[in-house]
Amino acid sequence: MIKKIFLSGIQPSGRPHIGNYFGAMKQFVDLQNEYDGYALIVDYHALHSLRNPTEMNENIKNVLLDYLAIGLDPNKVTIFKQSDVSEHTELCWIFDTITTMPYLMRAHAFKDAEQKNKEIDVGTFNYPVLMAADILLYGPDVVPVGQDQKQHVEIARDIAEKFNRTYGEIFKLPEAMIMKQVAVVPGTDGRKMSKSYDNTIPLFAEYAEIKKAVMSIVTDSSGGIPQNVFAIHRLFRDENELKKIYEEKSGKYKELKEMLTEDIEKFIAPLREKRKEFAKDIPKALAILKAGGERAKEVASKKMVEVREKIGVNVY
Ligand code: AQP
Repeated sequence: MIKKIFLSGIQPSGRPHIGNYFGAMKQFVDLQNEYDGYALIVDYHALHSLRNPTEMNENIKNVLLDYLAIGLDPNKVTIFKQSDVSEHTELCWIFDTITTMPYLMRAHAFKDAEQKNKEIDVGTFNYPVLMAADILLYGPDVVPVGQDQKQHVEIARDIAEKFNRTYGEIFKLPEAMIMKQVAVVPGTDGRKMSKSYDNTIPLFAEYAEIKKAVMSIVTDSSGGIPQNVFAIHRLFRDENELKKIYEEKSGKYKELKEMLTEDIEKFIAPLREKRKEFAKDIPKALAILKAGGERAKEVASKKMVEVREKIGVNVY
């Protein structure tokens, strides 16, 4: 029986947070028994925000340990980094030639950067096209992501359709898989939890760090219930049970935050311990990453043979 395929990725642009975990990474683990999986470390994507080679190097290893610690099984999921499979950037170029500038100018990431008057590099502008290549090379059925990536998966579908229309059917159209309850996990300031907003609770935080982050949650209340605290707390406890507790402890923000700290600690502590175990043998973890890259390369290079055939550059 042919298994369905899932594919998704994480940028090695800093420490993953609980938003990354509940919004996307948890789904990788949940899917791995029924699907063939690809879990990418999208290092070339991270280049647009990270230009420190030492940090990049460390971050790649860190995301690898994170993947292993959350329970991804390398026998079921191909864990690899984008830069190990040059077919991604090759296909990106081919897609560039069928994608228009006005179309990409409608992408949220570009519009945000433009609104903030940021100097936009070509890589940032082109980010959705490289992501389309990342996805389409492997023919996934689903792409588990948070809400912020929905548009990028739609762009990948559009690009696949345009290629198929122009040169003939070879790309499968992927579906974004977004879990409604966790589509946008809020950060400590109530905005989307995001590395660049500095409002995160890191996924592998130590107790003191969890406590500090929780205590810093902005307590906007309605009827004595601190909404931002509740919105994070519901990730760790049954919502109905929580509602009762929050009503009983209405107005007691400190107590509620202490309870949230303990609940997060209970959840994170075993993951943190597992991660420490994997961190004891970095060469072993790196061997998994390298083997994953080789496996992915095999799949991607076969797809590129088809692509080159379709566009007519294969003359031998
Ligand atoms: N707050 C969130 N809620 C739900 N899902 C989220 N994701 C990110 N933040 C949330 C999902 O996590 C996956 C990996 O994301 P990424 O590594 O590409 O990083 P990102 O989306 O860029 O995350 P950040 O923290 O917001 O990073 P910066 O600040 O660098 O842009 C994706 O599936 C994403 O949807």
